[in-house]
Amino acid sequence: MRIERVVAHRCALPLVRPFRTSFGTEYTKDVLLLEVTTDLGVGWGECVAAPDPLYSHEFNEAVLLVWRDHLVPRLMGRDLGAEEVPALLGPVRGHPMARGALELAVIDAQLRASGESFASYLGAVHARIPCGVSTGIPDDDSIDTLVREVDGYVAEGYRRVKLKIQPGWDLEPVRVIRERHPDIPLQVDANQAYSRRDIEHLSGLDEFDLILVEQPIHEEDYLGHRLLAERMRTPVCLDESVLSADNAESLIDYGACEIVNIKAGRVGGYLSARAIHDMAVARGVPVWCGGMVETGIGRAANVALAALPGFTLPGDTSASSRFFSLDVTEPFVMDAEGMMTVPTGPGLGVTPIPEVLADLSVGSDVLAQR
Ligand code: OSB
Ligand code: MG
Repeated sequence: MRIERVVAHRCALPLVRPFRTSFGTEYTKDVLLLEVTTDLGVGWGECVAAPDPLYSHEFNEAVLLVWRDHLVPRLMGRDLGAEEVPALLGPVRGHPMARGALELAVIDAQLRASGESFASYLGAVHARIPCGVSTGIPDDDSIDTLVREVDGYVAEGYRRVKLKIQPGWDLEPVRVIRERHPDIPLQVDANQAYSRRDIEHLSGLDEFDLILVEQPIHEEDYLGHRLLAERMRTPVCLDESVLSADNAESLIDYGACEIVNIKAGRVGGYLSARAIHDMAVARGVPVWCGGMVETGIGRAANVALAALPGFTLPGDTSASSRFFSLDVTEPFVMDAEGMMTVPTGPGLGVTPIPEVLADLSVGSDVLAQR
């Protein structure tokens, strides 16, 4: 397969409600979709970076530059298979979200040409996956607002609810949601908002029967997470700290990580994500599929990943409607049982709808052309 042209589409999707975390609030989803044209046909990828470097160091303008000057040139002008992409991009340090999106587009092009689905390619074993939902911190800091939002998700059929927490917004909102929904599988995510000094405070979450607490402390503080894991009954799950299969294995063996949130973008792509899954399965460590407010392109890929056998906990794999009234692809829908069907068509199985893409696009950049 030869890559002939690479185009980045800058899109802006209005969110159905603001999404607030301990590191910031998003009012729109400003996303880079990557279109790779090869001699076999087109493939699509989605980059999970945001406009600002608040979740991780990556951000959209830097991704465009890294694609154009450092990653895409390594793939142009040669005959390649998708499995060669990680090695070809390997000499470039860092920038996992940029490389992951490029790898996805190349895999998609190859699979669309061969007729195989992305789920089958990854080794998926399920035709449907359970849907979890991530709720932000309400803009008005009101527990009533959170209650209305969570009640709505539970009524829709979501199988698991994740609450974002931060200092000053933790035990009380979690207590209220747990009392209203005694049986709903519930977990919390702090996006690094706490420190080692908060271990006793965080242990107060133990009484709420949570599935896990996600990334409570700074991503580089492995000892802090280990001390917390020793103190807390609730399992400690890592998101931002997990960057590769070797690093995930280190975190697990060190005792800092009892459950892994696998996000392909954060770990450099779906092949790396699958390697983390395989390592975790071998160790008996549960994994689940994280989300980054993906459009239908990234959502299709996540849903396929979440259908691998080791994904034993519901992921942040919500319906498109959780975030968007209009998605770039046909929307992903949750059924009445809180499940979602894994796409079976060639490649990702969905493609941007040209008129919608044109509507949502705020510009595009030709990164390479032969
Ligand atoms: O930490 O899991 C996170 C969204 C953007 C950035 C970071 C995170 C999130 C989520 C997932 O919580 C939201 C979703 O895609 O469902
Ligand atoms: Mg997280």
